[in-house]
Amino acid sequence: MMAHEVEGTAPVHGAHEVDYLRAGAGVRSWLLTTDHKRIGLMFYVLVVLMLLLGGAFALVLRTELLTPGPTVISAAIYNRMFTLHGVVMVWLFMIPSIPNIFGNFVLPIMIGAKDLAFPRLNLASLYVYAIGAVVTLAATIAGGADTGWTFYPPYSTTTPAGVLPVVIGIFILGVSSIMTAVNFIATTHTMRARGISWGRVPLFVWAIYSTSIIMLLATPVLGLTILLVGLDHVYHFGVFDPTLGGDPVLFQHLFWFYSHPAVYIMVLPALGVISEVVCTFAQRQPASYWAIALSSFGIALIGFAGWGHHMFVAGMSELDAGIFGAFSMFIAIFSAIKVFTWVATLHRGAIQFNTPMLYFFWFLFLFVFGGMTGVAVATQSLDVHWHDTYFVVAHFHFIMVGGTLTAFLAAAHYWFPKMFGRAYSEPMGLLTSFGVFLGFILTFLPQFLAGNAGMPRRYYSYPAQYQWLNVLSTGGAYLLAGALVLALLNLLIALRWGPRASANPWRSRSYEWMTPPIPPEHNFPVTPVIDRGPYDYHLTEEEAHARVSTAR
Ligand code: HEM
Ligand SMILES: [Cu+2]
Repeated sequence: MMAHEVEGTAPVHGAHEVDYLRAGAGVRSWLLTTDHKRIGLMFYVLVVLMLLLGGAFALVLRTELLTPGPTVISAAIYNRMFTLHGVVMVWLFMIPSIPNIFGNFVLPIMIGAKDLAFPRLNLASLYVYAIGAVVTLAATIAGGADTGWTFYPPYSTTTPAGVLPVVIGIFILGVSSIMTAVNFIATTHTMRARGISWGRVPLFVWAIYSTSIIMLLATPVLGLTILLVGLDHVYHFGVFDPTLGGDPVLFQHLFWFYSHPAVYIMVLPALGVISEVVCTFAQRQPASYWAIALSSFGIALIGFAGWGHHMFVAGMSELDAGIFGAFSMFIAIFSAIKVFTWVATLHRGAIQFNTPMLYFFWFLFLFVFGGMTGVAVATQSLDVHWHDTYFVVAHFHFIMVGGTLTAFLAAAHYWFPKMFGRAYSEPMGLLTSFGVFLGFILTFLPQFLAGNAGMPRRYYSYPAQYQWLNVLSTGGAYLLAGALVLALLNLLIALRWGPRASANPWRSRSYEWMTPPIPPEHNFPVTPVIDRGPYDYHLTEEEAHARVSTAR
């Protein structure tokens, strides 16, 4: 493209630089770091702890549901437990997971930057997240909100359980989300290295960028809405409480105006991970770069127009229901564009079969299945039957666990050599991946059947005719939990004993793999100039490397 081509292959690998893990020793060097990689790593620790915690709550719930009557906990504790499970999984695990760990770690490197645009804001978002987590958990355990993660009034404005402290915790978490989102947006706009035009931004970055826009626009609505619920509960403002002239349906509109887009906050980053994994393991450029990049935007924008599909039975006109249903279908079209593009990318690709790729296949199946059941529940005539049954529970777990969690695991394995400079055991990776898939199917497939047969969600006991489906589901939950713990152990063992990994073990062309096995503190000794795309698999690795220079 320009003169720098001649200057050639100046080492993007900073030969003498210390890697980011060793760049400073001692607790202070971690707690006060502004290095996006270290912050990403600290998020990793916290977020995985939250996953384990949320998972433990889930096992208590599933154990309780082994028998139709009381099994291990009381009905009141059951209500608190499913609230805790939902709150922890949604706000403490899902929403921060991929953006705050992998987005933080790889996004700056993927655009040739030394860090995020606002490194201190990044560190602050970690502390705000930690404070939000402590407040939310302490409040739920102490006062025990028992409303479910959706905080519907009038119950949430009248329950004896403490609601205000819990929603304050979630409000704080929202502030952290917004800080992160601002940072990612500013970084993507202003920090791209020379040569990384918008058409060369890696697809994962597009996904995190679109997610950040949703986070920025939707989170304030949630924060204010649930804060109003908390204030209604304590001070009886009467915004949502019907006995004081408030409107509970207004709450549902406000809540879902955030929470439907929020499902895309949870799933878009996953789609970004998958796009990277597909291109790398097929050693092929995406069948259509722009289809994948821009469909994220389509999802982000239309995502704001579908919220009413959660409220078909809350009182809405036939016309409204039709419109909300139709908008929901539009989102499915954008998701389908991605799915077809991935599959077309695989077609005639030279597929390497590693753990991240296996997770891609599970992802593909579960995401499509979950998405199609979304179209089904977005159809009013069907949803009147399925609403508030286990069918809905199965629908969203197919996407959130089957989609986002499998993509999270794909990312954890895919970027492991880059983050830690070591290789994990591939056979164990594949084995645990099978375990995750089988456990998942066994847990959630029966829930479609139970829901369709009329079993309501959020109940502590149920008629005996549903028991066999619940036994399958509980068995599956234990299998899933076991496989997840083993997958985690596999990575933890590799951290210490895994063989050293090379800088680019998957032979990817994406920019983050240009750095040394474990990147140094500021990623690149000199900001690189890049004269190729992140998916230029028609170039050999050497040619691709030669098109990156350090000329100014
Ligand atoms: C893409 C990722 C998706 C995620 C993460 C997701 C997540 C969720 C969640 C968490 C709920 C339950 C909320 C609650 O607790 O009440 C839900 C319900 C629902 N979803 Fe999805 N969903 C996704 C995709 C879709 C799609 C593509 C559609 C429509 C085309 C859809 C339509 C619905 C409908 C209509 C409901 C409400 C059903 C009812 O309550 O009766 N979803 N989804
Ligand atoms: Cu929705």
